[in-house]
Amino acid sequence: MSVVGIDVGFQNCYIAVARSGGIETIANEYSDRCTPACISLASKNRTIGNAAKSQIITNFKNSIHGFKKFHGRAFDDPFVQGEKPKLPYSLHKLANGSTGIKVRYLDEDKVFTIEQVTGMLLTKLKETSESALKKPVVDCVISVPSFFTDSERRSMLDATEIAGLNCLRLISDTTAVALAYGIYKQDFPSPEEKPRNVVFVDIGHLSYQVSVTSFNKGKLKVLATAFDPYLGGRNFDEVLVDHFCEEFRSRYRLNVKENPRALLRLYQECEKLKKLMSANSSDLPLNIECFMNDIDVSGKLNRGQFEDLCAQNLMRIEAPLKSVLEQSKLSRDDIYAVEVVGGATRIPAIKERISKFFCKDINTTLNADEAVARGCALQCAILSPAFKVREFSITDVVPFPITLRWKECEVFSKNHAAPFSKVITFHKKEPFDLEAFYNLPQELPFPDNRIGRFTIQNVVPQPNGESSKVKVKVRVNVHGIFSVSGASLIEKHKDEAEDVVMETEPMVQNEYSPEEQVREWKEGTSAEQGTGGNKPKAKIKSVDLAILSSTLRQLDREMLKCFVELEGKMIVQDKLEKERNDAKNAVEEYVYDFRDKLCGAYEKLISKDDNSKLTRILEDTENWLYEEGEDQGKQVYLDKLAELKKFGQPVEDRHKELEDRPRAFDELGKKI
Ligand code: ATP
Ligand code: K
Ligand code: MG
Repeated sequence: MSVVGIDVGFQNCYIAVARSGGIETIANEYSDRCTPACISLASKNRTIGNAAKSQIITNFKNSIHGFKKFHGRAFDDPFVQGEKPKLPYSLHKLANGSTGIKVRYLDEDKVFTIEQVTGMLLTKLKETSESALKKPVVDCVISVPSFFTDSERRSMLDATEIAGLNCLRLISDTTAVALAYGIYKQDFPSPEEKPRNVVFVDIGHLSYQVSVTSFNKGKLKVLATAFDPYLGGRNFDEVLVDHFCEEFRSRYRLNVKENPRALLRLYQECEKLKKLMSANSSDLPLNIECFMNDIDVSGKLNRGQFEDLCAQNLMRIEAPLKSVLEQSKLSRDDIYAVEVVGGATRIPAIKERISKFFCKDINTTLNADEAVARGCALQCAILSPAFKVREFSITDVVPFPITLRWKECEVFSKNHAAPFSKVITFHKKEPFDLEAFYNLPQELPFPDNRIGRFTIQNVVPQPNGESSKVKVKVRVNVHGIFSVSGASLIEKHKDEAEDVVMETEPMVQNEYSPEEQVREWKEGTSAEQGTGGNKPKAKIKSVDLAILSSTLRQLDREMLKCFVELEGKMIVQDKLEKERNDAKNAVEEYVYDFRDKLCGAYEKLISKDDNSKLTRILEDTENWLYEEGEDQGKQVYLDKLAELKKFGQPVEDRHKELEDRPRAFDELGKKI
């Protein structure tokens, strides 16, 4: 099995893998360890990652980026509607109300679901991992923001399925970082001692996440998480863009915001400027040639001015920090260290704010870009039976309290340990519904607080007409997703029980793969019957009940199958297009290479006449490549190359013969 961890960022993705030497972040075909979350669609193929990023401006309507936050969201979602006017590509309302992305692909208008789009990105990341590991990659662990709700997480899992990946766990960004921080440390307090509390901060391109995590030897426990889902490097780029748009309006009378291409260029230049300002406090220039209407524009800014412009953003740094301390009831003195990761934490003013809040220096011991991916790979290694890693237990939290509607009972409180299962006992005579929802909508970074409706089917009364005892298992699973994961009807009625009894059953997540956890639940049930019933086991028969789940924005299974197939077809299409291009390039290369040689090494081998005849053939081929031969099938290029070689090969052979001759004499000489 493969051990792969993937950090799917809003802007940047990283992959870490486990090899015999340990965990390693790997590079893609551009020798870049960062793969941009970017997909560009065209009339013959799609490009993904670095190659797509370079097309953002030239093919702006069909280059998709900044899409991670559309997962699980309705088209009418306020966030989606807020983003829509800022995007160079079009969004589209799908039949089920979800957000789709409309592009031109294979010379047709196509709408892709967000799961398909992320599926494309994951296909690329899968291929990159496969070429590094030189074997097929299926199993992996993928990171998501800690504040992702059920429908966002489910949507992400569907995307992994489309890409042919088996995600063993969706892990929170900050939890992955905590694992990368803790697993190799030898000096943590022993289990019975007071734990060591560390704050982790991750500020990426879109989001800002904080967690406080306690460590003892061999384990970590997340105590609390907090976030600002819409504060990241992007907000700082926006401030710069707005500033220069205003400046260019007054200085050059340009309306940049009306020109998508110019606006995209300005974003790219402002991001560069922002990065430069992290290392430099003096005046820095911004120059863009031929920006709009053939006008070259220029401007300058220094860090002090930038910080003034960003005052509003910087003010938002404190709230999540305060929140994790309050939630975990810790004071600043209880915090052993503050570790920061994520590209935007390189902004000096952000670091200062965090440091000032905790009254201590912040640590940057982790690799700011790669820590999340490394943590994911470590989690994957822990879950993999094929890999030996240090024993390490990871307990995450339920970020938002979850309530079941039958008595408005909160089944998972905020910061409850996760993954976790609970058994709830009901007394019922007929099938019944349980509706799950997040009960604090005001703190949910998502406009819909529904999780889903779960119907417990086939419930019947006892033979004597009384209610049956029904045990329902609810859980927040390894992915942080709520589900009603099992239900059974106990055929022997126990009289004096109350209407509803909640029993809790903590799980030791670290030792089980997801499959094994299911087994654990079944074993748990029988054990519980033995002790709880206080009667001989044989008398109590438990019958499994079917559960009908309908969760918010769940992608239809048939549809998902269809998307898996479609992705497969697109992979084939890309491969064929690549082969076609390679065949065309081979013809072009042969022409150039041969022409060079005709004026060089081959010149003396052939007559003037032959030389000019060959030169003419090469010239004709070159012209053909620009005209009729511009866009032909692979076989046409293969044939063309074969035809050229018919003329070229004899010359090449003669050259080789002459080259080899003196060498042959040498060899002969040695033998004698
Ligand atoms: P998210 O975590 O929100 O999904 P992400 O993981 O893709 O996003 P990162 O790769 O952690 O984001 O960070 C990217 C952001 O960091 C960008 O806004 C980028 O401009 C910014 N950034 C990177 N280097 C620097 C730097 N030296 N100075 C300032 N900002 C930087
Ligand atoms: K990232
Ligand atoms: Mg990130």
